Amino acid sequence: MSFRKDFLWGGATAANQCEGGYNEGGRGLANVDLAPVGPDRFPVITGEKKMFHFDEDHFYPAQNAIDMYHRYQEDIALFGEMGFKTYRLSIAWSRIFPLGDETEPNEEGLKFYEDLFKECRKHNIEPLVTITHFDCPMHLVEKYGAWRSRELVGFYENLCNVIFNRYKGLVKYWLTFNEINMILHAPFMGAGLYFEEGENKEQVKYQAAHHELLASAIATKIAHEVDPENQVGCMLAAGTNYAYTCKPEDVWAARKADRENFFFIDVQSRGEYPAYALKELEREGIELPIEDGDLELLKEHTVDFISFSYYSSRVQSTDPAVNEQTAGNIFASVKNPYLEASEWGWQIDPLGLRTTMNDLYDRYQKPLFIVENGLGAVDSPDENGNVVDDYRIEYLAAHIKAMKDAVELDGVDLLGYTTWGCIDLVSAGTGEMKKRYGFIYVDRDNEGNGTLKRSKKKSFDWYKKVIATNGEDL
Ligand code: P53
Repeated sequence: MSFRKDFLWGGATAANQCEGGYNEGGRGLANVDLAPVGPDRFPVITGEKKMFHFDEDHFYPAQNAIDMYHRYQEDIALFGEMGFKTYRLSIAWSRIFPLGDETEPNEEGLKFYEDLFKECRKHNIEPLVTITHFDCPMHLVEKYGAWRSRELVGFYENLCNVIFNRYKGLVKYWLTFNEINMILHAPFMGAGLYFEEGENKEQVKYQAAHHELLASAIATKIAHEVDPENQVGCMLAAGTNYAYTCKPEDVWAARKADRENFFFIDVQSRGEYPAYALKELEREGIELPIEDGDLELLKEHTVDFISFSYYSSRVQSTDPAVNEQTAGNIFASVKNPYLEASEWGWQIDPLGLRTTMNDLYDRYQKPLFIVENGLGAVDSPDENGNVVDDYRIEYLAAHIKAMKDAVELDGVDLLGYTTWGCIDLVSAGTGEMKKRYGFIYVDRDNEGNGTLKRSKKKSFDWYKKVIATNGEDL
């Protein structure tokens, strides 16, 4: 026996990548709605290009996505058929507070998620809810500059108060911020941040990070007060950094790159800003906007578990001659000559998952939860319309095997595993539909054409068997 009896097998999605219905049910506009497909996506999500309104020259895939807003019953029934124990989804902030700074929530938005959670329960699926998965109401972006402003902490607190009370008894697993370290790599997508000319970007990012960390601690506090059953996790875009060689400078570079990410989790899990970060920020002239009482809040309200996404390991080198980069990834990394890569250049490294799990467990000594993992690939239905995705099965089987080793051989405490994009959805990095992760195929293309019909891929029955045998039969 390796995985716990109550191991939470399942899949994961995010509101803006699957719901659509961007202007329905009283929903307000959000930053994530405004990221187009195509060459302008990268400058928009990194905050370099301001795009605060839709224009005719671009296609915005989040507007309708895979229309889960209208089809969630069918989709959750399919998850139930696969035997999901959990379904990770996110709440669209602007469905609950369309502008973000209102005092009264939008009942239609609240009701939508209540119905959705009840639908999960009907299929014995435990919802795992990300409070913010890259989304921020545009009104908060335009009026306050999003997370650079401390006022966002209060608006987020309102959101948490409302949802924790409303969904008490329906939801008990919560994640505060999806991939909180994404603020450093894609600041507009990650935290609604864009930059004015001449602005000190690092100052803005770390200022916003302090506000998010504070908001996360406050959320944890409220969650525990409202219902002691609530379990709150942080969420890291993980993936251990390897040194390209054993040259001490390369090793140090890898350590530094890891710390850039650990920084967030160190605060959320250990309750303190780590010494290395305080020193570095001081050297760089960056000031954290810490006010009276902040440090106590961070210290007292640490998370119950550590969740993370894992797609790949990363490599660091200090040798300018070693400059071949991995393609198509927001996280720049040197290419690892020992690894194969996906069609989007993401390197495939199952053992890296075991290493990452051990790194996190050694450091935090709290239960882990893998909330994203998977292979983005082009799926071509055959003449009968079937997708035979053996490559996906192979990827997932190898990663589940590695995670099993971490549990069985290394003693890591793991709560569950949710694969990313269990139903095909819009890619966060590229905006494409073509980059598919699902067990369920959705008929829709990059330009938004298609019937939106759902169909099972080969991996559907495979994953069903994995869950039924608690990971024994891969
Ligand atoms: P896509 C980059 C690196 C690591 C995780 O990504 C990332 C990204 C963004 O590209 O994001 C997470 O869709 C994120 C999901 C996202 C998923 O990884 O670019 O939490 O929203 O869809 C996969 O292939």
